[in-house]
Amino acid sequence: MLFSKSILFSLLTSLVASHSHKEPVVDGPTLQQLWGDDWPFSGINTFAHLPHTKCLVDPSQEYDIAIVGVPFDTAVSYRSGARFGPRAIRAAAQRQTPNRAYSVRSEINPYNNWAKIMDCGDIPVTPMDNKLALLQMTKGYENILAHNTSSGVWKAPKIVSLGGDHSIIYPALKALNQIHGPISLIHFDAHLDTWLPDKYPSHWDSESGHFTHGTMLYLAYEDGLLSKDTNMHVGLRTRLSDASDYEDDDVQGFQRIHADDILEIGVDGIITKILKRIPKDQPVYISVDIDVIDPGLAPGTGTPEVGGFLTRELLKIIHNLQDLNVVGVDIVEVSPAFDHAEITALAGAQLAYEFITNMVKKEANNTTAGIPSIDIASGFPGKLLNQE
Ligand SMILES: [Mn+2]
Repeated sequence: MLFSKSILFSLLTSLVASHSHKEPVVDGPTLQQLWGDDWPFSGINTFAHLPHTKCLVDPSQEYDIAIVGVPFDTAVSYRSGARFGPRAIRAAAQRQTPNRAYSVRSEINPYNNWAKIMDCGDIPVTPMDNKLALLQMTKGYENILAHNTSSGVWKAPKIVSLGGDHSIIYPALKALNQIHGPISLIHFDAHLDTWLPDKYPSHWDSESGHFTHGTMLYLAYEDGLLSKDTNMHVGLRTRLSDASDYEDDDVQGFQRIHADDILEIGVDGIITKILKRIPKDQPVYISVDIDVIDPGLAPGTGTPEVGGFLTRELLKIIHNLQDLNVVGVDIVEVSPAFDHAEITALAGAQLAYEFITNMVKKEANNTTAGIPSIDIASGFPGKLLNQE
């Protein structure tokens, strides 16, 4: 006989126990302790292994920061493919785990601090009809922002969008404007994106064709979504239609920092210029078109332009914007079909981490909201440290 009676008995009782969802051993490890801790390479790809819910179908969910994918790429002028950006960035974010996310730069672990951070999944946007897509994205953002915050620290959740082509900023600004009023924009990009729709060379015109990833900032300006004269481009190096493109850009209230400027004034000079222009209490949106980084370090994008920033330089600039009143951010134009070894998606994932760290750090000393992130997808509660 292979099993003794007592071994068979204990096997049966443990089976019964598991069927009735009781802990198998008193004083032993909990199931959470046994199985709750994912490796970076195990588990479903939520951003940084953070908890996931389809926020759009469950208005009762509360969170302080919403990570939301917007897989839309049918408003581009060159290579499409950024609809696969959110899944690529989430995959590249797997090495970020909530129990090992301490930032040496900011001296906090943003995932185990006071803020509840939720991966809200994607806004399912049609690739067939851009007019409908714009409506879907606008409603999607409105709904994401309508959730209660967990902590009450902010009047509305902050959003971290994973694009998608750059046009997704327009519905995001529409939704944010309803809560915050006119918003200052810090726009990291090789391109202007304030182009008037008729600057695209075509005899054929249509209203829905005005909504593109190069004209959406003009549309936002026309709608009065942006604040006057406190907007910035950072990292420009694109060819223009002609010099009048910059005159149009001036009218829309943008100051321009070119990629070349980093050679003249350095990273610190760029930070100083941004902080000088953007009032501290003003609601700010920060948008990163991944093509602001040099294509050598971010090849996976739709409209690459040589001669851009190093990823390290961009991260340093972003880190120093932590005192601003940032109400939302995006990382757009990550297009994994053109990527190599996840270089671009990794940059996108790290940028999202830096933005989230800034948001949490800004309030870390001002809130008594405590540490609600105990229900993170991985990590032993016993391992959580107060790392403020
Ligand atoms: Mn862009």
